[in-house]
Amino acid sequence: MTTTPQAVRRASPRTRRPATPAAPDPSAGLLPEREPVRLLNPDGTPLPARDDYPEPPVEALREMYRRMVVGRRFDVQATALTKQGRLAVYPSSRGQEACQVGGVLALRDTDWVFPTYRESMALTARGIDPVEVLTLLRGDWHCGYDPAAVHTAPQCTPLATQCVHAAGLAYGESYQGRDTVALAFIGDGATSEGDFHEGVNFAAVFKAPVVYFVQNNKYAISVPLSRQTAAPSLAYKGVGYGVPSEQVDGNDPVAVLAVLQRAVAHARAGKGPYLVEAHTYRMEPHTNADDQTRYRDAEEVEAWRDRDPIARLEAYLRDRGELDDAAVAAIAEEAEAYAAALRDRMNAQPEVDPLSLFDHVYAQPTPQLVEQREQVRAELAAARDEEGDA
Ligand SMILES: Cc1ncc(C[n+]2csc(CCOP(=O)(O)OP(=O)(O)O)c2C)c(N)n1
Ligand SMILES: [Mg+2]
Repeated sequence: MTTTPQAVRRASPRTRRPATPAAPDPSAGLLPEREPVRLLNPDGTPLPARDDYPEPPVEALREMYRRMVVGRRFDVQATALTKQGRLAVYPSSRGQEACQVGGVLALRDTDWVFPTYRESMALTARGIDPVEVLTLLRGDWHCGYDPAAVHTAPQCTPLATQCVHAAGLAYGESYQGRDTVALAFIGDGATSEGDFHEGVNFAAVFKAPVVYFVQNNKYAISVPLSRQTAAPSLAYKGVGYGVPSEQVDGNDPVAVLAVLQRAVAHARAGKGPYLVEAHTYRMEPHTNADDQTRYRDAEEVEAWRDRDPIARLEAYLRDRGELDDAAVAAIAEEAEAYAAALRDRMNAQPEVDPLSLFDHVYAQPTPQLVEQREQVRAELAAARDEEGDA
C-alpha cells in the first residue's frame, strides 16, 4: 500500500498547525437574555436573587409603589377629564406603571428624560405639576412645563424623534464633562422608525450616555407586534449597532428598576448607550378616541390583569413586612387628594392667547410663520368685531 503525501501531512504531528485561539465573540456583552429578566413572580413571590441584577433597596421599592399608585389614580383622572371635555385627548399608560415610574426612579434629578405622548404618568411621577403636564393634551400650548428647569424634554408626538434629541443632548453633556444620563422612552411600533435607528447609531458611535427604554406594550394603535417586526425581540435591535441590550418583564417593578439601574450606571460610567426592552401591556385603548374592540379580544386584556404591576409589588412588600394596611390606606388617600386637586384645577378655564402659539417656535420666525400669525390675528379681530356688532 502506498502512502499519499497528503496522508503523511495529516498524520504527522510535527506538521499539524497549532489550534488558533478562538477570536473573541464580538457580540459578547451585547446580547439580551433569552427570556426577559424577572425577579418577582406574577403573584409577588420572589425568584432567586441575582448578582448581575441586585435588588434595589427596599426604600426605593416602597417609593416606587407609592408613585405607581398615585400614577394610576392620575391616569384614571386624566381619562375622566377627556369625557368631561376638559382634555382634548389622553393616551393612558394603565398597566405600564412599573415602566413609567421605574424609568424616572432610575435617574437623578439632573438627568434628562425624553418622553412620548404616552409618558404623562412618568412626568407626574418625576414631580412635574400635573396641570403643566396636561397642557399639551388640553391643546393649550406645545408644552406646559419649562424643560430646562425639570430636565425633561417636551413630550414628542412625532414617533421616535426624541431618540435623536436624546442622543444629541447626552453627547453634548458628556462633551462638556458632565456625567448626565438621558433616558428616551419609546414604544414598540416606533422602533420601526428611522429616527430610532439614527439615534441609537449616533449614540453608539459617539458613546453618548443614553438609555433607550422600549416599552413593548404589544400594539402600535391597532397594529400588533407580529405585524411590526420579525426580530426575535426588540432588544436585538440595539445589538446590530453595538449597543448592549436587555429585555425585562415590564410588569415586574423590581426587575424593571434593577435592569434600568444597571443600564443607567453603564451610560454614566462613559461606556455609551444601553437599550432595554420592557415586555408590558397597554390595558386601555390607544387613546380615549380609539375603539380597541376592532383589533383585540377582551379575553386578551383580561389575561394581563393577573400580571398587574401594582398588585405584584404590593404583595411582595406586604410579605416582607415592608407595607401594611395603614400604609396602603394612606397612599390611597394621598392618590385621591392628588386626583381631586387636579380635577379642581383642570375645571378652571385657562386664560390662553391663541397668538402665543407662534412664539418660541423658531428664534427667528420664518416668513410663513409671520404670515400665518397675521392671518390668525386678523381672524380673531374680525370675530371680536362681529361679536361687538351683535
Ligand atoms: C412619524 C409618525 N408617524 C405616525 C404617527 C401616528 N401614530 C401615533 S401613535 C402611533 C403608534 C405608536 O405605537 P408605539 O410606538 O408602539 O407606542 P404606543 O402608542 O403603543 O405607546 C402612530 C402610528 C405619528 N405620531 N408619528
Ligand atoms: Mg406600543
